[in-house]
Amino acid sequence: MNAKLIFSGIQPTGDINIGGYLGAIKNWVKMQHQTKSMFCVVDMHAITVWQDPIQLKKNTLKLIATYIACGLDYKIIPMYPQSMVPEHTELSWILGCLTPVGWLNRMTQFKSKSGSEKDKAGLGLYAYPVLMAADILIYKANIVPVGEDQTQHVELARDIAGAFNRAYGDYFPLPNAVINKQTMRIMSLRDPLNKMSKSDTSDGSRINLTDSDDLIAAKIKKAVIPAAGFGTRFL
Ligand code: ATP
Ligand code: LTN
Repeated sequence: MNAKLIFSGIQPTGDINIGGYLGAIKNWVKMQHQTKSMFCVVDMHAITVWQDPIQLKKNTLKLIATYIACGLDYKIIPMYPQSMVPEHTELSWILGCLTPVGWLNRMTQFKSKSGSEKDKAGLGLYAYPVLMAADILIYKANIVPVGEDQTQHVELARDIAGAFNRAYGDYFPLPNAVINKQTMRIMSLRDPLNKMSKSDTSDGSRINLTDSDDLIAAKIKKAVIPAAGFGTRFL
């Protein structure tokens, strides 16, 4: 039986907002002293859509600073950029050789991020969930605290681990997503049908952790109010 290990990561695609904080980081901080944990800044995932190289480097360092500012204990928790550990991408290739294309075709994040012209999307964006499976499995992590939008990817990581185990013998533990039901999907202030996201072009759609009180009040005053009955979908 494997010991418990928590693994999760965030893309350095911009400043953290209350979506990423309440959906992910707050849970990490709560769990860090109960179970062995490690948290990554997944810069290789970030480049699945275009990033300015200088900004990417700054965002990567800033995200590690944000992890610490939010309460992750740097004395006990490994926090590092994904690109510093080449084994993530090496395992991703091996797992990709075992992953049926049909499984990837079901991924809703690829459908939304690739937009209307699917044939022009990069292979990296399509293979993104295989790299995520490698991130988790390389450490034999079995607990993956994420927001609701990432549960499909964690389930795929579980399926990929199962496919590997069937092919080569029992090697990887099957990972489980851990979500906080109350905060698993914080919605955009401008479009209540979509989740708040740090790469949304409208800064008014989100509340960043570094926003002033006045700016937060102004953003909330301008927020689009969801139609009556909205929200029952997630109960
Ligand atoms: P991007 O806009 O670059 O796709 P993002 O803002 O959607 O980024 P991620 O880096 O993809 O954020 O997610 C970091 C973690 O925070 C993930 O576990 C994700 O599920 C969670 N998360 C992100 N946004 C939200 C949200 N609005 N509500 C709840 N959890 C969220
Ligand atoms: N795909 C996730 C980020 C991510 C991740 C991971 C999360 C990459 N690798 C491994 C948990 C475990 C996202 O877009 N938020």
